[in-house]
Amino acid sequence: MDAATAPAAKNVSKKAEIYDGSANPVRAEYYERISQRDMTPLWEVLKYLVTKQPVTQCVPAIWRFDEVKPLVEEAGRLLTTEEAERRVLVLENPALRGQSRITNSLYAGLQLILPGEVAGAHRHTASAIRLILDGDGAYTQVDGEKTIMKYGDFILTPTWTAHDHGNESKQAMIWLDVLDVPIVNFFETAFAEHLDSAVQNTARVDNDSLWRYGSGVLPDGTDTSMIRSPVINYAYERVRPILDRMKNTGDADKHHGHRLRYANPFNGGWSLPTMGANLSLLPKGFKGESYRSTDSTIFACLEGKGTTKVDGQTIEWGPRDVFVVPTWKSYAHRVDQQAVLFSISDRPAQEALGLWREGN
Ligand code: GTQ
Repeated sequence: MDAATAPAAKNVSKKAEIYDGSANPVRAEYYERISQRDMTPLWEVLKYLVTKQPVTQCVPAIWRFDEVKPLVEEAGRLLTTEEAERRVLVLENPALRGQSRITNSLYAGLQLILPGEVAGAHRHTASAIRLILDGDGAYTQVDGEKTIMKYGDFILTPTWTAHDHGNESKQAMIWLDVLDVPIVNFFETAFAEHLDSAVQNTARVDNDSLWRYGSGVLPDGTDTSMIRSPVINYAYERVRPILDRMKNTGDADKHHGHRLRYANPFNGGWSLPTMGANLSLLPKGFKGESYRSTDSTIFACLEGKGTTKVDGQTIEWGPRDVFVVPTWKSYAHRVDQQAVLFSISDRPAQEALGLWREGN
């Protein structure tokens, strides 16, 4: 027996057990022989491969900011950004521990950067978003553009864009990172590299992309064929007033309240091809009707508080809390006072593949 066949041979007895060889020794013996040729009978596994409804290990979960903030801050006393490269506590779905993922397809973490620190420039095929949760005034630089980060800002680091972070303010800053790492790694397409200098040169003025591309005009000659948004920072101070305008002039959606989508201004599509984000105002007294969709969704509360009933369980959330609703589980939001919820999921990727569905 050579090395290549050894593990397969080991599996044979396991498979025979799974396929209940004792009940049917003729089939069990046949399964053993086909296994030696690296084959397996579809009729034994079909029901696990092609399910009637989405099957997930992912469970509803919440990370309460008040509880986790001191633990994130503690990391700031344990190691430097140089040691860590990125000082992040990964939010792991309780049913997916050890896999660095909050849903089956997305990674999330809380990143801390202290005054005076720099998180050096690198780039990778995974795309990232940041949602600023605590502190004011640290910066990120993405492909030659610097932006100062403020509460509620939604920031893009699209695939293969160079990025570094720094904190020239006097306050520690904490933000939510969401990356499509599990998707990139599913396709086994991960590349990454460090840049030569820790802090990249920024040729453009701060927040250039929002001004240049987010104002209803486009400079002549702009290549608008990009499948991701050119905007780096969707500043909360520019986006938040739009929710009030929606509230003042229209009805709340019965599931989502007054909700907007972070869009690619070139084509109205999602801001990234793999991850799509929304911002929702749930008006005072909102009682959302139940809703479900195939995109497991990460929520973060930016204002107010409320509850989300999911799968028979009630999640109580407040400012800066992060929680997750798994694929195809019905959920309903409720608030007494007005609240603002950010959400993000892999919906654009599912839509691109013709897989996305919603229901009640
Ligand atoms: O800020 O560049 O949470 O590269 C994970 C990987 C953050 C980042 C993460 C990263 C970053």
